[in-house]
Amino acid sequence: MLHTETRGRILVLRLDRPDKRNALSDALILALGDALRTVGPDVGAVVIHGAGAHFCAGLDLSELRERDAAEGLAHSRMWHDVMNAVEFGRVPVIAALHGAVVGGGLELASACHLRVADETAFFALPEGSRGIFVGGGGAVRIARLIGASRMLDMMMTGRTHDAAAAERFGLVHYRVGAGEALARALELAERVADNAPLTNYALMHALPRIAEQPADHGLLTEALMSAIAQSAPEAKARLHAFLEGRAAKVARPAPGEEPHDR
Ligand code: 1HE
Repeated sequence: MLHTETRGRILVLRLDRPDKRNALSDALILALGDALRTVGPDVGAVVIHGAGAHFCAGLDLSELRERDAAEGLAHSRMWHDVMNAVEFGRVPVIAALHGAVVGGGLELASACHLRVADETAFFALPEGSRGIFVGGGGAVRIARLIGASRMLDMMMTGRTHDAAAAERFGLVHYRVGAGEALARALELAERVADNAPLTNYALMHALPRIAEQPADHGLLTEALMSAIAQSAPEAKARLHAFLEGRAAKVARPAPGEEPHDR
């Protein structure tokens, strides 16, 4: 159901119900939450991907039974807890996307810190046509990523977007050839795991909150976070390494890079 594998410093989580297109049953969602809350100290980044031809078909509709309002509220809040464990855990989480990334699958992808999609990926929010609403944090996270207006169109009209469109409007950070999303996500995960832990912490925990603060509060939070990050021994060691010519310089993008692969 959830396959976990550690590759060096990277924890790889695979949604592993290909017969059901990796639909998110309660058991699978809870397993995902457990895996993320218990990330070990040697893990520097997490990659999430899906088995078979699709990343994830969203909520397991076979479990959607008659719920009263209180049960529906509790179910959505359970998803929120898990999605918060993805977004606000200890290490960055990278989604490797292919095939269907729909409904709750898109909510899960939107809780991750980086999204890599291959050419086969397509994105939809079929909740509208099922007579329901998003409940896994999508109204906040997907709307924040692509705008409430575009999200409304997807839900109201059932519009599906391909990987090129998703890249164009910033839903995914990287677009790669078919079958290459996992490899690229792992490569990115290695780079991310090389960052100072406090930098990753600031990016995961401070940056999204600063973005929601009034500018004046945000600037103060930024200054506090910046002062804390600078004071870490790791930051000092990295600055010395640069000043002594021992650290990599910033480089121009390589000229041979695929045009769509930025
Ligand atoms: C499922 C689910 C599912 C497939 N729950 N069983 N999500 C949706 O509305 C999307 C529904 N799924 C689809 O539109 C398609 O299945 C896919 C485009 C994802 C894939 O198509 P395909 O042709 O590869 O597979 P399939 O033949 O449709 O499905 C294979 C099996 O998976 C089939 O079961 P089988 O027993 O007949 O083999 C399907 O019933 C099963 N399956 N998707 C349960 N989602 C926190 S709120 C979040 C709210 C939502 O996410 S709502 C959106 C739900």
